[in-house]
Amino acid sequence: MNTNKTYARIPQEFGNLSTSKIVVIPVPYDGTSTWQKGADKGPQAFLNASENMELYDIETDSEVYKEGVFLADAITENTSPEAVVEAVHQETKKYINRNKFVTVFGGEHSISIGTIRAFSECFNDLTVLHIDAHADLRKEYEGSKCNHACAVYEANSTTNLVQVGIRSMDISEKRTMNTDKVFFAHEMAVNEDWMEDVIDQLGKNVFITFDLDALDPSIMPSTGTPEPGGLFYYETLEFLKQVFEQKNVVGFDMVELCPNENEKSSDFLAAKLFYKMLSYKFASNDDDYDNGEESSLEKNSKISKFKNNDYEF
Ligand SMILES: [Mn+2]
Repeated sequence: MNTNKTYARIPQEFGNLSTSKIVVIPVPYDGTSTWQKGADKGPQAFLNASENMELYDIETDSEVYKEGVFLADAITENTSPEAVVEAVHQETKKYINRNKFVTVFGGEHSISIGTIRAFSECFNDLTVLHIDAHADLRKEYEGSKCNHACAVYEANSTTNLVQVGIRSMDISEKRTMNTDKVFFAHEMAVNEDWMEDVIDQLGKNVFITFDLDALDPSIMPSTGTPEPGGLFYYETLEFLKQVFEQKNVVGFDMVELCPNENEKSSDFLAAKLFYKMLSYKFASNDDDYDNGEESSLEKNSKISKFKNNDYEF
């Protein structure tokens, strides 16, 4: 996949690992989805759409790709859900330990078990902000703990899990769920303060796991399980912008794009949303990042911890 290409066809000088602040790891995996298959095609559709984006972000007046975006090799492990989770865990951790802002594009949601495990090992007091139509709190599903329906079961006990946009779940998940930290879609629809209320539940270090089916199917039809009553584009952007401004977002993943040959707007939405999140992350700081070469990072740091819009060495 795209071995000779850069993310979004950015010039090679902005796509080298050593000088890039951002890493994108594609995970084309769809072993456990239960309805429409095709999330394994998500990363390629996302990358194709990204190549057709204009890279100046009007709202933030920035060109975030100039921070450097390294497109990692896709994780092609697919022998079992457990092996995929472990591969994602190790790859994610590898780049976090190189002081990169790590992002992962799936694939179905089970891959997030691996990304979240890596982030919770590397960052203190991690909050996982889970944006999704589904609660994903099953301990086990169809014989595996690494099923997409279990995506945040582990995070629920290892991190401060905050769930937003939820509108579909099994009654058994109520037992696991911390209702103070769950924002159901039907309640958000009548609570004009929901963004503030969510942000009040977040700690300082936040990892975002963004399941695209959180969005309304009218704007994001290309997903495996489109649920009515989802988030719209501008409210999503406003919310994310506030999170990036007020919290130290340490990384994110985006999952469940299930591309449709005849419907490209979902691919493009995913590409733009992803780029927006990078723009929010890097535009708000005064660029006091250390933009040093990797060798100096390695000398000074064994473990990566991001502070507010800054790296700590
Ligand atoms: Mn979902």
